[in-house]
Amino acid sequence: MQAWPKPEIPSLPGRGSALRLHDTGTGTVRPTSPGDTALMYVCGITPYDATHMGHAATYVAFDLAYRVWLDSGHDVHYVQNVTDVDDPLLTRALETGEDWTALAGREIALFREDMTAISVIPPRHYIGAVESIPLVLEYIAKLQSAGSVYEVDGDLYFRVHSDPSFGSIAGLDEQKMVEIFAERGGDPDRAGKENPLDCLLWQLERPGDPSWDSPFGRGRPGWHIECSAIALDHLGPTIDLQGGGSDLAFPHHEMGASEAQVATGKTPYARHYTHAGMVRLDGEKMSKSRGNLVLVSKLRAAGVDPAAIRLALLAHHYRHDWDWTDEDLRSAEERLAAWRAAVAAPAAPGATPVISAVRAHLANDLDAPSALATIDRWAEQTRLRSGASGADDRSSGSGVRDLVSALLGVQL
Ligand code: 5CA
Ligand code: ZN
Repeated sequence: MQAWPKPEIPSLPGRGSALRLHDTGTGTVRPTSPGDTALMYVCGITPYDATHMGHAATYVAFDLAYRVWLDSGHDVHYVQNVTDVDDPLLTRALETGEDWTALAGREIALFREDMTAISVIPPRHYIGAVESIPLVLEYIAKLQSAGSVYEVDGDLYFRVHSDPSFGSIAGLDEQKMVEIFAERGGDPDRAGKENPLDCLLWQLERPGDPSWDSPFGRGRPGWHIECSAIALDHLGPTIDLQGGGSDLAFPHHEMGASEAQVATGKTPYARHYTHAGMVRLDGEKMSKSRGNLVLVSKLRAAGVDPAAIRLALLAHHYRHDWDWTDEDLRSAEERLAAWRAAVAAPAAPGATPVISAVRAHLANDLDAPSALATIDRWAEQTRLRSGASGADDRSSGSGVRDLVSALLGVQL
């Protein structure tokens, strides 16, 4: 599947610090330790509605990790999926009478436009679930060889407890896992399952649903195996970072990791599991299923500068849950104007300390709010100096412009 165009990323003088990142499994902020190339997989959209602020915040968070790695001398191999066949997409298509492939195609195209507008670096491989079906079948066969698969009325299930480390990412007790599994697409109560938490790998064809031929009968893949198969195929058995919103920690990342670990015999599948907080609207998680959405595309159509949208997201630490309000956008627009005026000013304080401070903040678990505060102070000092003669560093405006573009992805 085609991704989207890459934004320009200026290179900065010197080199940034090594990235430290929160890991859900250990509950700590720990150093990342990639090789020359950092391997990152971030779960992509289920394309049945347009990109909202929650999606955008999550993709901008991992975009920061990408930028910090680049700035500290690593290349990044980034892979993202598109869940272009799954229950919510098929249900929406059925409700509206639209062909499910047309719905997915339209929403994927809009997502690409939104990601381009807010300067998110594209994945090197952008892979759909449908195009990955042969790959998924290969991984199901591997799990079968490992003795971790059984059948319920023709559907195939993965024995999650065949992975001894199952449960170690989200750290929930069994009862809580069952409860959340039921809320997030799982089927703990299905009769015939060996364990309520076992998850679907392959679902036999149902009337009206799309299906594909397979050695296990015509059907379609389960959700978690889609991401593990895509990640393992492109990135290998051990990746540096598995990312997504906090609603994916359980069951999706827990179950996907166990599938990967059983298929490859290598643990851990990811050195870091990192999760972005949930963006809410009026106290409720912003979600396509609830319909309480503020859409990137709507704001863009209303003439909002995408750089202001990105700044509004960066004003919140990626791990926090927060409520989107109009005030977020208004203050981002003000900040953008102040920064643009400052980089264009003839006399500004030197860029070097600003670059060091922003690098340090972002390397410390992507602390974007502190990075923004650093640039606010620089912009304010610049404003106070305007009118004074004798610029001490005429290049510092362009130095900060490059910094903001390279590390924060905001074009001034
Ligand atoms: N296709 C699956 C992942 S394989 C999926 O969860 N798709 S999604 O469209 O529902 O979400 C895409 C990404 O946005 C996920 O990482 C999800 O955790 C994140 N996300 C969804 N809603 C919010 C929200 N309100 N705030 C922050 N992130 C969110
Ligand atoms: Zn996923």
